Amino acid sequence: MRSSFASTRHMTNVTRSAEVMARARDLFPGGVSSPVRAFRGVGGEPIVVARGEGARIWDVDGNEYIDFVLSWGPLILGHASPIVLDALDSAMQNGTSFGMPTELEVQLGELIRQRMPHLEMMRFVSSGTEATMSAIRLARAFTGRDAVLKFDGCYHGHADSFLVRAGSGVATLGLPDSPGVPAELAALTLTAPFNDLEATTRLVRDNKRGVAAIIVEPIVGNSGFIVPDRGFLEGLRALADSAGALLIFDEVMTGFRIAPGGAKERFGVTADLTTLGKVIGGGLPVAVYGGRRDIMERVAPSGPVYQAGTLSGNPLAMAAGVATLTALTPALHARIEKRTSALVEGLQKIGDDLSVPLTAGCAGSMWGFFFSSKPVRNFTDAKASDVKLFRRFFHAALDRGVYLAPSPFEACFMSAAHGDAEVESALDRLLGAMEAAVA
Ligand code: KE4
Repeated sequence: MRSSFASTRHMTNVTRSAEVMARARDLFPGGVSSPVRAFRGVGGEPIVVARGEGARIWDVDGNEYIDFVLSWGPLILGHASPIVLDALDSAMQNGTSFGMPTELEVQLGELIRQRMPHLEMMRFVSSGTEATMSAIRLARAFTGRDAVLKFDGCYHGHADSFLVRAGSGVATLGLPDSPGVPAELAALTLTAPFNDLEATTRLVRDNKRGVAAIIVEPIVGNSGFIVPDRGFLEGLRALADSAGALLIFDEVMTGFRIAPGGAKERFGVTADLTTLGKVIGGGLPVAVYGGRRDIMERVAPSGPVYQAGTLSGNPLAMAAGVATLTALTPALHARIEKRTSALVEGLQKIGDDLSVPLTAGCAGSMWGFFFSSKPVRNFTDAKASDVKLFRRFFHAALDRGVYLAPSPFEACFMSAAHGDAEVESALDRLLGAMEAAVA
């Protein structure tokens, strides 16, 4: 069975990308504004994007790609969604920022709470890092404890306490843990293997000074795509309760992707605090932390836990978020989920038919795969997958016009703009890429 997609290199040239990157490297560390964009996890030169529309992006040399990164998750309606652009157009006419309360913040907050009632109260910030950093500070204040527990390979942004055996770009770059984080602070971050309730329980029980919070990606997207074992999240809930710790679901990536109501809807487990980002901004900088009212009321100015932000609740970002969540009905969510499953089943079949050890999975509109013959249950398993084959496959896919996450330790996404035609075309191109990668 051979791919019907022309096997000639899809990209006739990437000259302009190379030119722009040469200038960028003179200006920015690694030539990028965020490390994972530098292709260090896959080698070669990053492509420089010129524009996006729906499920596609075009680089500065005019090469077209079906995009499964979608700005690392936010673009659930696709690139340059007319719904989002119209909302931004109207909001812009009234001004771009006020540093004052606006009704748009209330509208987005109400939409979020309608879908996730366990966010009884919340606070908008401008990045996922701000959301998780603030949630941890709040948990430490609420419990009067300093230690926090995270999981190997999970990534919660770049605040000091999280740069301990983290995933995403930290894992991609093989950084042990980032320099610059004081040892005394890093010592307050306990790390356990994902899906290992016994080790987690031991760590919590052995920490005599108590743990302020257990923070987890309910489905991991930053070690690659890894789902929790049955009962794991329920076990964390019970452990947190018995230890007097708060349970924090970092849903910056999973929120509004793994189910319309996030992890609570998918797994039936309620966290004390939840962080969201990406989708709720529709591509503009928005994140939020929220949860139990008795905890959130400790946040300034109603309480003493300080946290602030000049552009928090920015009206343009709020407008994009309101437009995105309003469009993201359960019916649309189900349609995207169905196509995500079709794509992942097709990719698994390609691996099986070519006898390539591959395990692919999805949840809602989030998906991923490892070149591994056994299920990947934690970061150690993920690191043991065939990363070299991943690199060859990534570039073979890129050459055929499919843009996957440029690291084996990331997840991929789908949007409302990825129709049956995009899924079919992507699978045809990925077949050719797999044949080339294993040749
Ligand atoms: P930001 O500070 O990048 O907005 O969010 C941090 C964050 C927090 N929690 C989770 C579960 C996340 O996935 C992220 C950020 N995700 C990465 C991709 N794995 C963003 C891409 C990047 O670092 O450039």
